[in-house]
This record gives sequence, C-alpha cells and structure tokens, in this order.
Amino acid sequence: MAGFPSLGRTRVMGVVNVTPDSFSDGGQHDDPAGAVRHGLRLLDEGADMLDVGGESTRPGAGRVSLDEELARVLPVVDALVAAGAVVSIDTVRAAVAAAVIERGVVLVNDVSGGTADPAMHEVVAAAGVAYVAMHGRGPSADMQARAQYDDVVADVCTELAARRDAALAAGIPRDRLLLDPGLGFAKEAEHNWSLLGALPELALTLGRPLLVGASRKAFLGRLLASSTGDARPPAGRDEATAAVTALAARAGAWAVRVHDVRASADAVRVAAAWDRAATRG
Ligand code: PMM
Repeated sequence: MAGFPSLGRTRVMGVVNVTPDSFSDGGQHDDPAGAVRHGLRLLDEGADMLDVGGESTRPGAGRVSLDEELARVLPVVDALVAAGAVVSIDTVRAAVAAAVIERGVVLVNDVSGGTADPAMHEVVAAAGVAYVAMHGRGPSADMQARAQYDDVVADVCTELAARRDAALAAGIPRDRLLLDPGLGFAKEAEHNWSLLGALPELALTLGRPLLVGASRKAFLGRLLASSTGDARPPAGRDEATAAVTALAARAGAWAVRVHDVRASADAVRVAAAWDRAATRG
C-alpha cells in the first residue's frame, strides 16, 4: 500500500468510536476528551493506526446529522494527529472525509464502499489518501434483512469488485485502495465464517489487500454462547477477536480493526514470527 511503509506484518487499527451507541463499546468514549485518552492508550498498547468514527454502524442504528458527526470527530482527530498518530476516519460522508483529510487523516474507511455519498470517491481521489471500500448492502437500519446469498464468497467478491472498480474509475489509485468483506454487515454468522475462511481467495480474486473487522461482533458472541444458549456479551469477546487476528494475519490480511489492541498487537507479531519460521522451512 502506497503511503504505508511495510512493517512485515499485519497492521493493527485501533477503534476510537466517538458515539453513544456503537454496539461494542457504545457510550464509553462519547465525549471528545475521553475518546482522545482512549486513542492515546491504544497507541501505547501497540496500535499502528487509529480509526475515528462519529456515527454508529451497528445493525439497526439510525443516522446522525452531518454537524453532529463533525462535532464528534474533529476535536478527536485534531488531538490524535497532533499526538503523531496515523489516523483514519470511519465515515460514509464525503464532507466529513474532506474536513478530516485537511486536518491530517491519511485513510478513509467507508463502510458503504462509496454507495452512501456519491461525492465520496471524488473527494478521496482528489486528496490522494488511502481508501477502504467495505462490502455491505445498504444502510445499517435494515441491513440484516438483506443477508441472503447464493454463495456468500462468490457474491461478496462480485459486489466488492464493483465497489473496487467504481473507486478506480473515480481516480482513486489502485495502490491506495483496500477492500473489506464487511463482517456482520448484511451477514449472518455462517456468512462471516465463510468469508474468513476464504480470505486468501478474496484477496487474490480482488487483487487488493484486505482489512478485517471481526472485533467483538455478534457472530463471536454466538460461537461462545453459554450452555443455556445466551450469546457471550461484547466485553467477553476479546480473546476470540485476538484468535481471529492471528488467523487473519496468517491468511495475509493487511490490517485488522479491533477494540482491544494489546492482544491483537501480540497476535500479529506471533503470526509474523510463525510465517518467518515457516518460510525458512
Ligand atoms: N465494523 C464496524 C465499523 N466500521 N469498518 C470496516 N472497514 N470494517 C468493519 O468491519 C467495521 C468498520 C462496526 O463495529 P463498531 O461498531 O464496533 O465500530
């Protein structure tokens, strides 16, 4: 990826949600000062970059206004850029992307892959920053109703290829474009597992590096359900998240997007050491 010196391992992107309602850490960092403190702690714990978001994308979430989103993210972006962090913005709005790129953000993480705002690709292309196009099927509010696939890997591949091609056609350079299968976005648990199992195939077929966001998601809660069938709550999903990180790293993911950075920072180092040993034979 242009603009990101090789680390010889998968990168760890720490999540800094400035939202009162994110599914996994909602309400913990909804004031800017708290979000900045949290971001600084994630850097200490080994985050390679921080993903700042001001609008929740959890299933069923409603939209916030542009002004509210800007008010949430701008002070946090400013403080984290000033602290020397590599900062990405989790937004589907071109106006938010434009505002934070001016303030030093180097990657735009768009869970809509450019479908929510027709100006997004142009703004990113003009600025020359990196861009993540994630797979989803429309707004969070009712996306789970669209979790219907003939063959989830083939279908996501085809739909992500269309987002890739739209981004390229708008002038986003190929070497600044990342793709993301969008775990949990219009997907049931079995869809997420199928996509994780097919990561190398997805990267190869799509010809771009992948970002993987499994952190604390519901499919992990279901995997770890109690004997009475209750899903494990988000706070108890960090060890499983780190296990996914290790396996995603072995499968060649460019980055993982996680809430608990320390365990995943360790996991990517373990995976890299394992790879080096395997290569030496
Ligand atoms: N997941 C969430 C938000 N943003 N961005 C990318 N690229 N990939 C993801 O899987 C992703 C994302 C939802 O998680 P959160 O509410 O805990 O931030």
